[in-house]
Amino acid sequence: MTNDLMGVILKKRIKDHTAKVAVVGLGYVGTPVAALWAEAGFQVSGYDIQQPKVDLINKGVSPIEGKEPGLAELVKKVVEKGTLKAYSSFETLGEADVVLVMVETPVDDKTKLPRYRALTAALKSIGEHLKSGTLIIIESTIAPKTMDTVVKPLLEKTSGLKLHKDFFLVHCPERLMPGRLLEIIRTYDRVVGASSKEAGEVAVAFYSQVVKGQLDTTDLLSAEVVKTSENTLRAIEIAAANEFAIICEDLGADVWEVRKLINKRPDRNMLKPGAGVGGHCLPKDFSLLTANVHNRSLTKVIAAAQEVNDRMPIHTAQLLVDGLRTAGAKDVNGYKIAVLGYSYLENSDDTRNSPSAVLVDVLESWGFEVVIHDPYVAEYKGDVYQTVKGADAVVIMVAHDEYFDLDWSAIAFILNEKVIVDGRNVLGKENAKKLGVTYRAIGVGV
Ligand code: SAJ
Repeated sequence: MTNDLMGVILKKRIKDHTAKVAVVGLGYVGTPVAALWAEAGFQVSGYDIQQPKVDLINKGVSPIEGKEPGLAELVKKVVEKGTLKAYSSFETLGEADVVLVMVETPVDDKTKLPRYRALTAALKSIGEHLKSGTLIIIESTIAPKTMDTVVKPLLEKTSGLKLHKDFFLVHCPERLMPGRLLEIIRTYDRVVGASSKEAGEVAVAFYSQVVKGQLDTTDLLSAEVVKTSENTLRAIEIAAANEFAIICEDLGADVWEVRKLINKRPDRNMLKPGAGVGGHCLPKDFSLLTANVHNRSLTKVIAAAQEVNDRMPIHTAQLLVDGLRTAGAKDVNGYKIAVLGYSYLENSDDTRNSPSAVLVDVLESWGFEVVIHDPYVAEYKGDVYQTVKGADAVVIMVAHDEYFDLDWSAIAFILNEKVIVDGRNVLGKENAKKLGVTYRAIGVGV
C-alpha cells in the first residue's frame, strides 16, 4: 500500500471513529489514554501482561492508585458502555488500526542503561499480529535513537512488514504527572515525532480527537531528544537550587530568602532545593538522554547535576548528625529518628526512587533506629504524633500538606533531643526559633 493511500484510509477511519485502537500497557499512562479514546467514541482494546489489571478494568475499576480526579468514573463509564475492553493476550491486536505502546522503560541501577525488556516484549507481540495499514505510536520515554535502532527493526523483523509501505511509526512521548492524568492528556501540548509527513498527519488526526493542546510534529529523533532533555533540564535546574542551598548553608545565609528575591525577577525561576529528587521521570531521564551518546565525557553538567541531586538525602543525614551533636547528644548513633514523608513527591503515594528510602538506608547503616510516617503510603499511615513519640529527632523529607498544619510545639515537646531537620522548608527558621529546638534545614546556615 502506498504511504499516502494508507494515510487517507487511516485518517478517514479516525474521523468517523471506525478506527480500532489498541493500548499496550495499562499503567498510569495507558489506563487514562484507553479510557479517554473510548470516551471519544473509539472501540479500544487494552493489553497488559498483568492479569489483575486486566480483570480490574473489565470490572470497570481503574487499576491506578492515588488521587486521579475523574479516572475511576471514566473507566467505569466506558467499560459499561462496552467501548473499552482489556486483554492479557494479544490475539485480537491484529484488528487494530492504531496501536499505542506505553510500557515501562526503566534504567538499570548499576549500568544506568535502558532496560527495554517490557518494550521489546510488547513490540514482538505487536509484530506477530500486525496487519498492513497500521499506525504505531510509542508513548514510553526512550533513549534517543531507540525508534531507529530498536523499534523499527524489531517491528519489521517480527511482522515481515515494511515501515512506510505497511505501517506508520510515531513517537509521542507522554508528559504526565501523578494526580493530574486526565487533565494533562486533555490539555498539554504534545510533541509528535513521525516517520513521515503522512504519519505525522495521521497522528495529529488521532490525537486531535482528545488533546486540546498544540500538536507539534517533528522527526522521530527530535521527539526522543525533546522528552529526555525537558526532564533532564528540570533535574539540572533542581540541582542548581540544591547547590545554591549548600552554598547558603556554608555562608550562613538563608536560601529561601535568596530564592524569594531571585524569583521576584520575571525572567528567573529558581526551583526549590530539597532533600532529594525522586520519581518515575527525572532520575532516569538523565540516563536515557545520554545512553546512546558516544562521548559521554562531554556531558559534564548532566553528570554533575545527577551527583548533586543523588547526594541530597545523604546531606540531610549529615545535617541530622550535626544537629544532634549541637544538642549535646553524646554517641549519636543508636538514637531513634522519626522520618516524616516517604513518597517521592508531596501529596502523592508514589514511592518510586524515593529520596526517603536512601535516607533511611543511610541512617540505619549509621546505627540509628528509624520510624517512618507518611499519610499517603499504606505501610506508613497512622497518627504522626504516635510515630514521633519516643523519638529523639525528626527529619522532614516530604512537604505533604498535612505536615504544614501539625502542632509543632507538641512535636517539640515529645522529642527527647528536640532536633528537627527540615528537608523541604516545611517548618521554617522563624517557627523553629520560637519552638526553641535545634533546627537544621537544607539551605539554611546556622
Ligand atoms: N523536586 C525538587 N525541587 C523542585 C521540584 C521537584 O526537589 O523544585 C523534587 C521532588 O520532590 C521530586 C522530584 O524532584 O522528588 C520530581 O518532582 P517533579 O515535580 O519533577 O515531579 P515528577 O517526577 O512527577 O515530574 C513530572 C515530570 N513529568 C513528566 O516527566 C511527564 C516533569 O516533566 C514535570 O515537570 C513535573 O512532573 C511537574 O511539573 O510536576
